[in-house]
Amino acid sequence: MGGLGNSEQSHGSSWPVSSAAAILSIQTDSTARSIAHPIHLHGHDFWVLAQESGPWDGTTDSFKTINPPRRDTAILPAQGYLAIALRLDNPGTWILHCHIAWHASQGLSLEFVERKESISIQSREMKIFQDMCESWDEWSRNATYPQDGSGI
Ligand SMILES: [Cu+2]
Repeated sequence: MGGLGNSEQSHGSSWPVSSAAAILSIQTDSTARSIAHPIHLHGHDFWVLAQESGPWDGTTDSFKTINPPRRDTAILPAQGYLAIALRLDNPGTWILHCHIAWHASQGLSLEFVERKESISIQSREMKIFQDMCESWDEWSRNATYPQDGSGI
């Protein structure tokens, strides 16, 4: 979409979400502290379908389906909900998390495997992963400050 910014991608009047898509609705617990959370998704951009205060009613009535904003981070309103849609077009293991690091460490994160059948890891790549983990373990044993969070 030449000439359009991230927030201006046009899909005309058609619904941009195909059958190969997931729609996630994230709702804050009504007993939770009243703060907003910047929710970030790895591996994808997503469409922001709804971003509202209050509880989600379980319907799509509040969803903006015509030219919704496209982001990789969006605010989950305090005491509210965020509904997003994403195309399942990038096989891998991805994480959706609050971008406030200690919130992610406290559990406001979700990891998922997308299209597992399309993922193939060769032995050379496994060796790269193993070497990286071994390097991390060695470095972190002697780190001045121990990692106390998720590392996101
Ligand atoms: Cu947060």
